[in-house]
Amino acid sequence: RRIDAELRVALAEGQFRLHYQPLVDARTCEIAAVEALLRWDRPDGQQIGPNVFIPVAESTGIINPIGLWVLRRACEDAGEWDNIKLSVNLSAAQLRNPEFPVQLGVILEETGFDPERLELEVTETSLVIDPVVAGRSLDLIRGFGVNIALDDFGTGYASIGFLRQFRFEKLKLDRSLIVDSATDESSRAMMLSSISVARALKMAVTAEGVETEAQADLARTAGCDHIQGWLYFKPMPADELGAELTAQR
Ligand code: G
Ligand code: G
Ligand code: NA
Ligand code: MN
Repeated sequence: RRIDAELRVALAEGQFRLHYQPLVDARTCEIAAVEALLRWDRPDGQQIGPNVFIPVAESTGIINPIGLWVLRRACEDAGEWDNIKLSVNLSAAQLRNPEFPVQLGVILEETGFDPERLELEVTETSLVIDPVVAGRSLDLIRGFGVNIALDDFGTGYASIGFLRQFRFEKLKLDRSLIVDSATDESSRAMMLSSISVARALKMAVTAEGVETEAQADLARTAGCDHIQGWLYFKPMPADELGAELTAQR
């Protein structure tokens, strides 16, 4: 398909960029981590969001080399940012790729990035396709000292069995759960019970997509460790993030 050919050219010709969105400590509001988010600037000036091109890249398999590019670039950039953790999204195809853990190991070695500062975000849907293979990949990845976060919790199955089975180091509560919790009693109940299960399983919790002080207060009071959202920071280029970190010191 045409967009697949364009993605190959984009990777070869350096049309991809990374933005970084900070996660702040819920108590101090200082930047504790950043999530790398992929951007594609086409030569015609058009910007296409990852929501559009990642599913295509997944279906053709080109997500594998693109995902490796993302990891390498993010580890290079974040190597300059002391004490800040780095989160990178992992797609289902990458999780299923038996070569991925070895390729990750090579990138960690070549960039010298501390694996303990790296976290990979996976979704429930990417695990259900083939839980055995995915589980094996996660074990190998953890062998490097890399943490695993479960992303977008509350949009899919929101399965407690999954949390117990895969023992993620972090749970990321989806924006929809946070937004609805402000007005809807059942959403709030789900958010609170998710946090309490996460606590019991020794998982850290991040509230995603926080846009208002009321949502931030709710997340803080409910016991979230980190808050991510436009209220604090939008995704930004690496140099802007570097300036934010310098200003924070
Ligand atoms: O940054 P934005 O909100 O537009 O991202 C939209 C979606 O694309 C989100 O679900 C996000 O997780 C996903 N995404 C962004 N960057 C990457 C990436 O590098 N790899 C993968 N697999 N998904 C990404
Ligand atoms: O699926 P994932 O959680 O990785 O998606 C992250 C996406 O959410 C990014 O594309 C980012 O741009 C977007 N995002 C981050 N913070 C906010 C926010 O406060 N509000 C909204 N609407 N989107 C956000
Ligand atoms: Na994510
Ligand atoms: Mn998410």
